[in-house]
Amino acid sequence: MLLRIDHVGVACHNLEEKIEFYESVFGLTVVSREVNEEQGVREAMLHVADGDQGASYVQLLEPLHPDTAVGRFLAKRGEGVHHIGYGVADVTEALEEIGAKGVRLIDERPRHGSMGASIAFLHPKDVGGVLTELVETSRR
Ligand code: MC0
Repeated sequence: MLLRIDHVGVACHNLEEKIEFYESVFGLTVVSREVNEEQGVREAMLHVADGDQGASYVQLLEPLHPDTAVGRFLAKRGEGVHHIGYGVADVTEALEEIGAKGVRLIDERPRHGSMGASIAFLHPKDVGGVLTELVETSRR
């Protein structure tokens, strides 16, 4: 069901500073920047690699306000890995299949994600403490 790691989401206080760090230390390049009001984030995707099933990225996330998913995460845990996004062929089908196995779905239906993707989150408490995102993308 999981085709690849689409992205690793990293929570940070200052997006511009963290972009500069990933560019200068790892030589990564920003391929997209977006503000996602629904998710409460300002984010940037940095391209890491291309594979048979599609590309992979580091996604840097800065909260728009303290009272958002990433804002609360930063207050509780500080900067670091926030979630893992896995590529799937069909996010609606994947949600049905995973939900039927008793895993709590944060999103019952796909939502709008970075670079036009359809995304849905699974509850970290049912995935061994890992906030898990399913990503269906047309950018293969
Ligand atoms: C919270 N918890 C996490 C966590 N965030 N565990 C692992 N990874 C995380 N990222 C844990 C807390 O430590 C706490 O456990 C429990 O979950 C409840 O947390 P809370 O402090 O009450 O926090 P809430 O209210 O934010 O709820 C957590 C939840 C929420 C995961 C349900 O953050 C959520 O719905 N996230 C999905 C949406 C999201 O994260 N959007 C931002 C990225 P204890 O044991 O202390 O009770 S948007 C994105 O990435 C898009 C743009 C894209 O990829 O395209």
